[in-house]
Amino acid sequence: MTSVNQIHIEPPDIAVTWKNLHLALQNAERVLLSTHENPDGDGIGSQLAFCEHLKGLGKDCRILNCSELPSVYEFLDSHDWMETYDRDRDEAWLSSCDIAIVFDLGDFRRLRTVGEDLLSHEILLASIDHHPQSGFEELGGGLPYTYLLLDYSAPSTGTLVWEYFSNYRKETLSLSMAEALYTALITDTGKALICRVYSYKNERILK
Ligand SMILES: [Mn+2]
Repeated sequence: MTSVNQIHIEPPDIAVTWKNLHLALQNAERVLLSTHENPDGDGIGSQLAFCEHLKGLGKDCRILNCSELPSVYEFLDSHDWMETYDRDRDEAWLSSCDIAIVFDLGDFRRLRTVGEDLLSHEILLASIDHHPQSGFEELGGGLPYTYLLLDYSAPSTGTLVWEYFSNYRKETLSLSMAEALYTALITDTGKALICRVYSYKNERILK
């Protein structure tokens, strides 16, 4: 990831923002999920867990990434939910979304055509992330997110997704959701060995 033009953002009150995003999702029917190009286990695991959650609520939810799913993560995608964005095929669907959630992104430009089309159709945007933010200047200025779930102290984006489920999901996590979130955590923490602060929560995800 490029490190130029990073802007320091003081994250807004994340608890309040989660509550507001939760309300928006309750009212949404069509939801797009995306992550950065050359996606890793954190972005992919977060997407798959969130997709299963939203589909369980009856939402029309798709995962559309600008890059193909790396073969090493195919084992997580048992439902074939991971799709590579094709503008000719998918732009009409994208344009009718109520909201899009981007995971683990850092630099907005790393959404490529997905990001360009989300902006051109003025889709409501949420970002769940633990990375410094960059890549907005070329796209017209300030932060494009209505909901910025940004926590620099989180060891992974998957951990933030897990926090959301802990507070707002009525059912316990399914095995596939736990597997996806655990993959997210492992990806960003060197197999969780360097993760002390979250060890307790790590154990909770394992359960
Ligand atoms: Mn990450």
